[in-house]
This record gives sequence, structure tokens and C-alpha cells, in this order.
Amino acid sequence: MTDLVTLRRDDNISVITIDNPPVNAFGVKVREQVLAALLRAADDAATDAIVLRCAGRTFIAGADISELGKPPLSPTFPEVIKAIEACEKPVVAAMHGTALGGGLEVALGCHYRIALAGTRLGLPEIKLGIIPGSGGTQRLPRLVGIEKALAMIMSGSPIPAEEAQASGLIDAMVDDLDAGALAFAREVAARRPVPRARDRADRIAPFVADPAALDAAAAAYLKRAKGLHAPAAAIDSLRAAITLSFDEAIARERALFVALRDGEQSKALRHIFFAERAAAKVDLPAGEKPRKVERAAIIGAGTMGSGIAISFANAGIPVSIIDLAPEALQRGLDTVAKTYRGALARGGLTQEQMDHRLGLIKGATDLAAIADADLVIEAVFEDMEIKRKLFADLDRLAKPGAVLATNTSYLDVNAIAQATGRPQDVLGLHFFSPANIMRLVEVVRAEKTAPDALATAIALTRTIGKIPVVVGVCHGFVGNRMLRLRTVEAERLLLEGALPQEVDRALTDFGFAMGPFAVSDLAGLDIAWRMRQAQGLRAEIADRLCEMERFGQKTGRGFYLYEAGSRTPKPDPEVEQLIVETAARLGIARAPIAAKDIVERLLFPMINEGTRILDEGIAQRSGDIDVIWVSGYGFPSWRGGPMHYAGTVGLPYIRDRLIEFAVKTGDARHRPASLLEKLAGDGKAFVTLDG
Ligand code: 3H9
Repeated sequence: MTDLVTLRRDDNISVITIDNPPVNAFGVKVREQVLAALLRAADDAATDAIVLRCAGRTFIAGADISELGKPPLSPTFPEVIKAIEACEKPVVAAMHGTALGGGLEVALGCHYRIALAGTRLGLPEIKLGIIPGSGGTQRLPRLVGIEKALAMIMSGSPIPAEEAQASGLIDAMVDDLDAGALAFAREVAARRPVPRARDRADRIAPFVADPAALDAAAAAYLKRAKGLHAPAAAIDSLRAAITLSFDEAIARERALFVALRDGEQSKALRHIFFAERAAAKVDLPAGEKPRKVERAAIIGAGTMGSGIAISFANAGIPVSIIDLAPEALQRGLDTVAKTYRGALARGGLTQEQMDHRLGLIKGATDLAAIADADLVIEAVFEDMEIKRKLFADLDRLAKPGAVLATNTSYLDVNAIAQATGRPQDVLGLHFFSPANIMRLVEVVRAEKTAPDALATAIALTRTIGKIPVVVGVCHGFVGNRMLRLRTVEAERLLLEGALPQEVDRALTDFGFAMGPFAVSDLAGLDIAWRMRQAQGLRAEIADRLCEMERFGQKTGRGFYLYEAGSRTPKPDPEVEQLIVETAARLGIARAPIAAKDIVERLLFPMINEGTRILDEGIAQRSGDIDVIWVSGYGFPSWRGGPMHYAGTVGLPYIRDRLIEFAVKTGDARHRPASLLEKLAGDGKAFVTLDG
């Protein structure tokens, strides 16, 4: 036996142990060795029962996702699981950590399942654009019933061991996995026949009698599945569980799984899975470690500051919110309390958790309160002079080695760092609003940022449940710099012939949750207006709307109309008239624009800018840009982010369209970036640059 799987015997119990760090993914080598170990144990006259367990931090966390893009190798998942289920001796899955996807499917093929307290069990395949492909949609409902299986498969979210036991998914919970597994195996060793999930009919019986009930139960899930293929396939597969024989249903599940696995959506979602993890990596010089962060301080008690403070408290890290204006501080603390009360009312946390988290947040009106913080995040007004003055004060007051971060969305972090005598400790942490909900953080590495300060920021953002992506210094970093091009193009489309609702619909049909004009109305048009004014820029329609005091949802009018108390955008004839008149005044002949052209005009210039960002080294990998757009700007994850999407469209086509846009608009930024030209000419995609 080689080192991935070991087989040992403890008296009459054979124990198969998988040891394939970091997460015991069930790759082909592991499958081969598990199958060999199983057959040996089954043939061993001294063995009465078999335990399947894992070393390290978790039970099998699923298929090896990197193998899903390659031709399946034998023994396949279904072959191994079939062999386990067919074994005449009881096989006990002993789980800890996270039993996910194909890992849970292996356990479902075992005759008994036990878990260490704290284990989480789930079928997250839907998040990768696939369905469970090794019996999960067939064996799970036979153990827990259709409704519970539906909830687990459609959400992809794992459930705790207690819930798994209550629903019949596991047979027992133990405090000591090794001893508990041996004791459990001895208890069931003589029981025959072994119980097989495939033979159970009781839990699915109500739906077998009334298959139409599945459609009713599935409707709510399908409604939320806009654009995605996997949810409907999962329902089809569950339907097979109640209308076909087990073997026919397993074949149906496999066919659905294979089609999804080979489709573009799953490829895109798998790309994002690995890109998210790659984005959080930074090479530290040998011997260097991230610094310890035991206390944090946030300066500025606005919406952003309060949201960031909540994220820290949620992760159990004590945090001070500092605002020199007592009323502003009180408003911030009130926002925090209100957010927690809302979560409590919705059942998102207990009273005890709320009290604990509130207890971790302290308010102060004196900057000296940062003295004991290991990390300070500035979230004050977006003004270079204010920020530079503040950082000079932080330099005086912060303890040595504290990481000093600015939450600026645009400004030059190098200039901010130069206001201190310790630029090696300064970096940007660009959170997105609402900061307690949005997971993206652009971690801005300035010219002099020390590697261990950067590593500290990354580790910390991961600890508070965010997705960090390292970016370099430029105006707007990665996300806002690309967004700016989309905003300009959206305005141009209005003047050329589209209406706000047509532009927005083209992007929501593409898969964005909201279109650009609905987003502007939500964010408030005045913020971008002020910024344009500061930069001497003009947007014909948006500026005029602001001059009319149409600032978006907060004034009930913006690009759309909002009825009192409603957030639903209604097309506004007054805006249409303004657009038509402005176009006429500027001598632009308006004509209808097809949805496909709207999408290309909005996205291709962004992809072009993304290419420049890559070429300049502002982003390290094209996947980093994809993660930023998927987790911070609502780009549909199943399209893999803008740079991955560009690969599916084809770079030569994008290059040619950009040349047309440059001619049509006279905007030099639309000329294809040299790197885009090169890749298109070489027939390559961005991902080839990522290594
Ligand atoms: C499936 O099972 C299909 C079947 O139904 C049918 C088959 C026929 N494969 O997330 P982390 C790597 S689909 C390959 O940072 P954590 C990850 O890239 C699968 N690699 O750790 C990273 O590598 P690196 C269903 C994987 O502690 C390292 O492990 N299963 C896999 O924050 C650490 O990962 C899932 O979808 C994998 N399956 O979280 C579960 N998983 O260090 C996916 C992880 O080089 N995994 N890696 O960057 C997870 O949700 C989390 O990794 C987990 C640990 C919760 C397990």
C-alpha cells in the first residue's frame, strides 16, 4: 500500500485511512487505493467490519476539482461507491471536518455513518455548476426525505452533525472519532444484511405516491436560479429518484452530471473557485510570518466604518470605532446596534451572540484610542489632504509594527504612505459597501509596503470571512478603474439611442443582478457627480439629473422614478425626454440598439482596460480581476468574470469590435491594448498568462 491510503486491522475491525492533504480530495490515486484496501479487507477472514476514515483536518471534501476538467479515470467515483455499498461486511464512514460533495457521496455508499461533533456535511456541487454525480441525488433523499435533500442540494450549504443526525443522515455522533468508530463498528459487525441506502423506500414514499409535489417544492428554488443550468438538472435528478428504479435513476443522474461538468458554466465556476484561492496568496521571504492582529481600530463612523467594525466583531476580534465628532460616533454605533437587532429578528444570530459582538465594539472620540491596535483602518472622507493629515497623526500615535490601512477607493496609497515615517506598514484595504455583507476586499500594495504587512492584511481579511485580492496602486485600483469605462459607455448608449431600462435589462439578462443605472440610483448620483467635478469631467445626462436634484433612490428620482417607500425602478418619461433633447442638442442621431450590442459596448472596453491592468502589473493574474468582478461588482459567477468570459467569446472578435468602438466614439481608450492585440494574434487566452 502506498502512502495515500493505509489499511490496518484492530482486532476484528479493518480501518482504511485516507491521507491526502490538504482536504483528502478523492482523486484517482485515492480511489484506486481505497478500492484495493476495501477488497483486501472484504477478503480478510479476520475482518468482521470496516471503518473508512481520513487523517488530517477533514473527511473527504469531495472530488479533486482540478480533475473535473479532464477525462474521468478508472476506477471512477461511481465504481468505488458501488463496490463499498456491495460489500457484504458492514462499512462505517467515520467523518470529521467537512464531508462534502463526492466525500459525502462516499459516506452515503457506506452502510453506516458516524461523525465527530462539529463535523459539517453537505453537497456543494451546485456552487460549482454541477450536481452530485455519484449517487448523492439518489441516496441522500432515501435517508433524509425529498424535502431535506432538496434543501441541501439546491443551497449547496453544509449542515451541522446534530442536524444530520436528527434528519437520519448519520447514525451517531461521537466525541472521540477513532475510539468511537471502532466501538460502533464492533457493535454492528454481526448485523446482516447490511443496510444499504439504495434499498430504502420509506423516506421517499410520499413523493413516489405524488410526484407532482416535487415541482411544488422545487418552484421556490428554481425561481432563484436565474440563468443557471445546474438547479433544473438537480430537480430532474431528484425526479428520477421518485419515478425510476434506483439503477435507472443513477444512470440519469450521471448523464446530467457529465453534461454539466463539460459545460461552460461549471468551467467558469471552477475557474472562480481556484482563482479565489490563488488571489489570496503572497510569497513571503523565508522566515517571515504575518503579524499578530489581536485588536483593530477603525477611524470614521460612517456606513463604511460601521460595516467594517461589524465584520471584525463577527470574527471575534475586539475593535474600536473612532470618530472625532460625538454625534457621528453615536450614529455609527446606532447603525451597528440596528444591524445586529435586524439579524437577531431574522434569526441570524442569538441574543447571546449579539451581546458578545456588541461588547467587542467600543466607541471613542479621541485618536489616541488607536494606541493598542495592531491594525488601524481609516474610513474617513475621500480627500487626499484629510487622509495625509490623519496618517501623519497615526504615525505619531500607533504602536510600532501596527499595520496602517486606508479604505480609499481611488486615491494614491503611495502619497498617503509618504505622510508617515513608516511607509512599510501602510497599505490599502478597499472594502465594498455594505462592508459587513460584501466579501471583496482589494488589498492595495503600495510601493514600500513590507511583505509581512501585506501578508498580515491578507490573513486578517480571510479571518473576517472576506475574499482578499492583492492589487497595485492606480486611480480606482482594479474594480473602479474598469467600472469607470462601463459608466462612460452606458451614458454614450443613452445618447446613441438606448433608454436606461434597455441598458439595464441587457445586463440583467446577461446575468448581472442589477444594471448600471439602477446601481447608480441605489448608490446615489451625487457621489459620482462630486468626483467628476473634482476631476473636471462631465457626463451629459447624469450631471443634468443631479442639477435637477434627482440623486437616485434617496430623492425618489434619478435615472428612474421610485414611488414612496418602493425600491422598484420605474421608467420615467421625463428622463427619456431629457435624453432625446440632449442627443438632439449634441447633434447625435438616436437609433435603436440591440441587447447584444449593448452588452459588448459595456463589457469589451472593460476587458480592454483589464488587459492594461494586467500588463502594468496592477493585477497579478487575470483570475484576480475575475474574482474582483464576481465578488464585488455582481458579474455573474457562472460566466467566470470578465477575463474568463473574454476567452469564451474569443479575443480576436473582441479586438475587432474595440476597433469599431474606437472609430465610432473617437475614444482612444477603446483602441485594443497591445497585450490584447498580441494574445488575439497568437490565438491565446488571458489564463495562459496566469501560470
Ligand atoms: C464533487 O465532489 C463532485 C462529485 O459529486 C462527483 C464526482 C463524480 N479539489 O478552501 P481552502 C484545495 S465536486 C481540489 O483554502 P479551507 C484548495 O484549492 C467537489 N482542491 O481551505 C486549496 O489549495 P491551495 C465538491 C481542493 O480550510 C486547499 O485545498 N466539494 C478541493 O478554507 C485548501 O482549500 C467542494 O466543492 C477540492 N475538492 O476550506 C468542496 N477543496 O492551498 C470544496 C479544496 O493550493 N472545498 N482544495 O490554494 C471547500 O469548500 C473548502 O476547500 C473546504 C476547506 C471547506 C474543504
